[in-house]
Amino acid sequence: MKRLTALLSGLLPLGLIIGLNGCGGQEHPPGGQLEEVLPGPTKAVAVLHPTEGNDAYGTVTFTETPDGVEVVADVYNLEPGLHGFHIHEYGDCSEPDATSAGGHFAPMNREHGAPDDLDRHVGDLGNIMADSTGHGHYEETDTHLTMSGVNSIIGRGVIVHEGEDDLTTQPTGAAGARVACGVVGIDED
Ligand SMILES: [Cu+2]
Ligand SMILES: [Zn+2]
Repeated sequence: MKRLTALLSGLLPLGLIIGLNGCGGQEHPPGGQLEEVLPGPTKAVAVLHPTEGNDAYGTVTFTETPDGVEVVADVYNLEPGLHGFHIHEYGDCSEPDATSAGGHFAPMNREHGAPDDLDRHVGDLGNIMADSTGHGHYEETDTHLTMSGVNSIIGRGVIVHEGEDDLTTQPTGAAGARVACGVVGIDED
């Protein structure tokens, strides 16, 4: 306990110095203003790799536009048909089935929904449609995703599912197993 007290008293002046120098004695601007001053990245990319026992792979790009974030995905080696397509909470594809990516990215604790629902997880991008060759192309501008702030997708996971997202079932859309996983990283503008 003596040691802890000594440690704390040693740290105290340091904290005081940081506190005084931090903002030149001025108030911090509110979060929103700070985000305006320090803009986030304008382009991001996720490279999707197949999970164990699957062959699906692809690339997703995210580009900041005046209307929202434009999402363009090309995924290959899918079964023809609809596949749930989401941003998940963690940028962790380390588990063979990609469950390490966690649930849908939902910082506001809303319900699972369709991309055009007001009440939806931030990560709810709906479905990607694969053609008869197994190629799925997705191209939408999304108003929920952002590149900075609490809804920022940077460092989050991107998952393509085996089945269709029914856009209704809570909290996953019942889209089944994860066939491809990637991590959203900052890309060159
Ligand atoms: Cu998902
Ligand atoms: Zn969801």
